[in-house]
Amino acid sequence: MKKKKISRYTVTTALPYANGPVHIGHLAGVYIPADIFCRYLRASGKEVLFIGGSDEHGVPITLKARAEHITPQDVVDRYHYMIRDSFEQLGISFDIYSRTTDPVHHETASAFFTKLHESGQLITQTTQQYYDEDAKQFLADRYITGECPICHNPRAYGDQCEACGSSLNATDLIQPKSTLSGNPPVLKDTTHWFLPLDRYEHLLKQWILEEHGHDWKTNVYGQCKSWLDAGLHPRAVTRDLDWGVKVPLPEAAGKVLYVWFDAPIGYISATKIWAKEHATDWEKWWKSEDSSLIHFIGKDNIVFHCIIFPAMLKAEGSYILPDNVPANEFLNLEGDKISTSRNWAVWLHEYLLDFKDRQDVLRYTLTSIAPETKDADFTWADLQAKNNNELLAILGNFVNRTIVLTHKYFNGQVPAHAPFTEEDNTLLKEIAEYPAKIGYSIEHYRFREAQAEMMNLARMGNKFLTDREPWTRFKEYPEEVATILYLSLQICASLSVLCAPFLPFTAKKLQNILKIKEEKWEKGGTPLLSAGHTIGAAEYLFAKIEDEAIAEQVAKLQQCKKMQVSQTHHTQPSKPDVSYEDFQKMDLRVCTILKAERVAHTKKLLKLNVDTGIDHRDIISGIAEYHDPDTLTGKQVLMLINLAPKDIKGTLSHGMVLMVENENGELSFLSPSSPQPNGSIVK
Ligand code: B3M
Ligand code: ZN
Repeated sequence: MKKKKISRYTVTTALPYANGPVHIGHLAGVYIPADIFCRYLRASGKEVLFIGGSDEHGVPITLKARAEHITPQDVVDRYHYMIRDSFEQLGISFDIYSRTTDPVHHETASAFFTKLHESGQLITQTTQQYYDEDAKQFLADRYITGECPICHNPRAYGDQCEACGSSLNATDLIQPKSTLSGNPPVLKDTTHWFLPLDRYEHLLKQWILEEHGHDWKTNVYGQCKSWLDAGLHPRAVTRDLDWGVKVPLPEAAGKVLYVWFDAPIGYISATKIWAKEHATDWEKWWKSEDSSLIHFIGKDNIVFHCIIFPAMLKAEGSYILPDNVPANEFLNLEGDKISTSRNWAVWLHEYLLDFKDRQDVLRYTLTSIAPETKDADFTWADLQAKNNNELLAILGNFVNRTIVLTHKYFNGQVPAHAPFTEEDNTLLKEIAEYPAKIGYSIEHYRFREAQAEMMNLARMGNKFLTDREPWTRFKEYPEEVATILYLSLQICASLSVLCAPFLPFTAKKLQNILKIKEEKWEKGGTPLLSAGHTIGAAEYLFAKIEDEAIAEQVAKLQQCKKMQVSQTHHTQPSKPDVSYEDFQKMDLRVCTILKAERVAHTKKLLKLNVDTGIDHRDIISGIAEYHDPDTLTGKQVLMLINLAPKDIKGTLSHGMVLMVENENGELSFLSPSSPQPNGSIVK
């Protein structure tokens, strides 16, 4: 394939859902590689637009809002700013970090849909979908629970069962229930708009399989190929939901664009917002053949970016397709899959608080283990080792030795070198090769390799100093020492250019120490300091990370593990231990309910008259929502009879009926497995 002429780069990063903070998995997979790529391109003098933003639509956000009794807008406001700020603090150099609730986005996504609709690129299909007659709305899969047909877990969701991992259709569930009303939903006809992907199958096959077999990553290419081989089918681009971009058609009341339809259009609307702020044109970034569109994503988003979004762009007709989609695999944490719901993650905002001014340590560690070709594992011990044994021991140590020696022997001035020996010239030649070497790896999305090359330059500097031992030679051969330090200082300066995409904070520090300004990438291979230039005082680039700091983080994770074990069983973590004496203070008995009636003007309360075997007494119990009083007479239950009496709604309630509460808050009685005399002791 002939190489295309590239005048500018449009670089996008997956828009994180604004229903939780960002964690190290997101960073290693998407944001850090994209940032390295963009910083490198800018340093190389290329025109780049680096786009990010929050994905603020979709069902999970509405579920979170319901659970917290707040609006979806409240949810996304909370996380959008948090995510945006933490990215900024980590030095992710977005030109714009936008959001999909922005009115410009709604207009853009809406107009995109209209264009497809009006040009006949969409089809409609009527299907049956579950509907909640009380809540008067169609139910997204996540709003339906029921028994899993495969493993019989009673709490499977309409899209998947978390107990056995099967993906399900809502209609597969046994005894489905709406989570809105708790009632069984009914099937009802609903019409949706579909993008007929099959119409683009040929084009996509040609484009991906024939044109990109050689330059896309094998993991990306492989996923695309298996989708294409299986054959493409129409995909719904609308949903019955009230949170999202409204479908701009009169007959589509109560429907919004499917979140995966509007989210990638978010890249385009972000470009429009940025262009407006900079009084410039947005279209060239998306519509000029000499623009190179690159999507940085995680592997779970491959089909959306390589098949569905390109089909949308083609259907619209005026857009370019991505040149590359360098998707990464997943990052695990201490041997386990990262999980937001189980809180098994290292959260960026927490890292930034716990490790102040150590952004580059995280960036470096995550790049060095980036899951580029297969899943990778982050451990805290590794972060400590990377900091102490690499950043500090190699890069920091080399720079520090060079600066200290320059002050000691040459008063902080770059010395004039003696005529170069052959060995010196070889060294200079090697330095000169680094920008191209590192650049090549970056351009091929091999960021681990690129960063390792950069560290090799620091290693080379360290070895050079160690081999040449300027400290033993100064008295006898000051001119030779001048050359050694001249060359070491040039390596420091080169490093300040070449480490910048990976370690932007360190690069800045190093430039301050050397008193030089930011330089273009190619300059990173040439001497940047002239003799006589005065450098600043020595300053440590990295500080040691002590065992305690790591132990603290590991302990924090272990705490999560304990919580997780209980959560997977839908139980609370256990309370502190009590003594047997404490337990014995409770007088637990078998009792029989003699009479049950509702307490007037309350929804939840029943007044029970019970036979405790000792006396007949009244008890007020909050079970009216779950139990009809007429069904309770004669029922044997377990009771705590020595709970201190209390006046509740005018009745002296003495004791408590023991109930089991499930995760939906429903209460059921505990009864002896065979009838027992009233007053029998429970122990
Ligand atoms: N928010 C999914 C994700 O975070 C989604 C990406 C959208 S990119 C247009 O995995
Ligand atoms: Zn199951």
